[in-house]
Amino acid sequence: MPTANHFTSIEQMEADTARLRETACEVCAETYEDRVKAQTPHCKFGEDGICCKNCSMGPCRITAKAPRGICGADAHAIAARNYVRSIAAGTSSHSDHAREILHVLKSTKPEGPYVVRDEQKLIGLATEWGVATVNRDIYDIAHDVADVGLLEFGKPDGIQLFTNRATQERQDLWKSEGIQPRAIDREVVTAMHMTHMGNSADAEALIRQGLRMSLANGWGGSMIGTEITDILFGTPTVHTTEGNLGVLEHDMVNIVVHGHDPAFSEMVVTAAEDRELQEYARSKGAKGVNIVGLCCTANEVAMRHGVRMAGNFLQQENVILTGACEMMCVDIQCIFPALPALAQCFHTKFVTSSPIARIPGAIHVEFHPDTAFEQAKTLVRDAIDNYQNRDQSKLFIPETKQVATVGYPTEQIIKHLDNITNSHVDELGSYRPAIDAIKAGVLRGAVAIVGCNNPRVRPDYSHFEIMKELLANDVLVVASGCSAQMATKAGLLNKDAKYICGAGLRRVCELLDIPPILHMGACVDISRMLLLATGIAKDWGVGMTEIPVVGCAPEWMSEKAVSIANYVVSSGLDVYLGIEPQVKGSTQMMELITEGTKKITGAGFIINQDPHQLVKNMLDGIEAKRALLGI
Ligand code: BF8
Ligand code: SF4
Repeated sequence: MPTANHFTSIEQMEADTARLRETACEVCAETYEDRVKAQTPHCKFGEDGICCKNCSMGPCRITAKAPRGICGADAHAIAARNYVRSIAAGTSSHSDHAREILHVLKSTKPEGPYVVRDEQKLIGLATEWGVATVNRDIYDIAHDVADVGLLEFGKPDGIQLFTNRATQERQDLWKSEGIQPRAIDREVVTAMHMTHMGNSADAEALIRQGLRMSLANGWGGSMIGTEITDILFGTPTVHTTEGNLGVLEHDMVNIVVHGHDPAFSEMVVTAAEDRELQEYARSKGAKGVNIVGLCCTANEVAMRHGVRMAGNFLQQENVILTGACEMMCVDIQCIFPALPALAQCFHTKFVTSSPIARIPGAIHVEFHPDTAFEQAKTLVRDAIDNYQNRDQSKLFIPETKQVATVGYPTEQIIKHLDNITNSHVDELGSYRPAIDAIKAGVLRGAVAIVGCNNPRVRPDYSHFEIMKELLANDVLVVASGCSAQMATKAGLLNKDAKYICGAGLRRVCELLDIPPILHMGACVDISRMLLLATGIAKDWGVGMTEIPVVGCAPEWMSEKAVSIANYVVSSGLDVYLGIEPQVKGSTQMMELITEGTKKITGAGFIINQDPHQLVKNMLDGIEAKRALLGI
């Protein structure tokens, strides 16, 4: 029987990193660990969220001696304004990503390079959005759907169309609480307006706008991004792949795709499959071209092509430090500005592709939908030409890697559930089998573990500990983003991970033939998790706050994560955080994000930096919900 020895320990991952840092030392390069040291201790005012520079009378910092800024704003106003600005940045990031994808949908044509891959999903969405489908060319439908999607950003009236998908109870609550999300851009602009000098100083009013804006992300931008990406590149299906630095190859041209927008990476992946280019690689002495992913781009291409994953957020420098990376192609978000300088210590070509993420020292190749495939082919050829420039004296590829089964969007989960309900045709397409397992106590509940890794704590450790403990306690885990990649690196997405589960969860994994942690995609795909929880609540016939399902972000760091955590809370699910939001300097804000939102949405944050305590909090929360349901 496989044991914990089959997993890759945090110590092993740390040993790999330590070895790669020796290379960094040899080439006189710094890494994030050096910069953490240089930045420690962090500014206390920033940590507590009580520094304001929203006007040039400041910056103002709140102390016992100076409890108000020059305009009179107190700690609560300042912390709330800073917090809402984080949600605005996070909402903008996911949503602007979605807007780009909609423009790609608008560029689709039968001859490519971008085509419609999931026609069924397109027709479904067109029908949902009132776009005519009968006797129409699929591309005319696609372009009209893109136009409706683009209007979600700036329409003068109405609320986000996807809010219709929520439970009736949520829709009613959002309306009665005045937090129904209007046009995405409007919610962000309103938030920036509210936080301008001389506007809102009321923390609760600001929090309410934060909730409303976050809903424009979860049930707007992110959900649009996910749906349109599926239409363009196919709804993900189950793939077996591998993850961690060991997926880099000694004898192949290694190209790393990093970022979030699959419009770019899809083209690079497709170009690398080109027979001529593979042949060209062989003519240069390599065995072929090896594409691997980093961060959320890795999740996207793993779920659709089985492309292997080199790692998560804090691994991005390690990939270059192997000395085996011929090219790193990045698009948007979570890309260290440190990378071009690091790449210059090696032969690695570092390529940016989006006007949204320009970094000094990078080779900038701006991607355009019409020429995307040709541009991708040129990049792959450049990477092949670069293979001969590898410096063998700097080469070290850790062997560590694990097999992972990925690709569980809601459609795939339903398919697995359908497989065991063959005898009950009336139950096909529902979450009833999963609900029955929860009711019977075979499963205690489910936790969505999401988000980044973060040097404020021991990187990846909290994810690992929390996942293992939840599995042992018969709690099914769904994961996305860098959390899913942590599970990949550890070996927890391997079907054999069932052996560390409690007896109930193990039985469910065997019956459904799934790993105990279901990989649901990138962070933008947390919208899939919203639909999963909504589907469970609807099929159960209860409200979102009642189901024993919660969210957890043990090591979050980005503003996107702040927006996500808020839309999950707005959707009625408690969120367990391992990193404190930067509002500690305001007692009112601490109360608002933990207890205050409960009065508005029925859910809030539970914060605990100790992963074992956080698991205990989660299990208590899940059991309390079960008790209220009488199960
Ligand atoms: O959007 S989990 S470090 S890669 S922010 Fe970034 Fe965090 Fe990773 Fe994807 Ni999400
Ligand atoms: Fe200071 Fe008020 Fe200006 Fe902020 S808005 S910097 S608290 S004067």
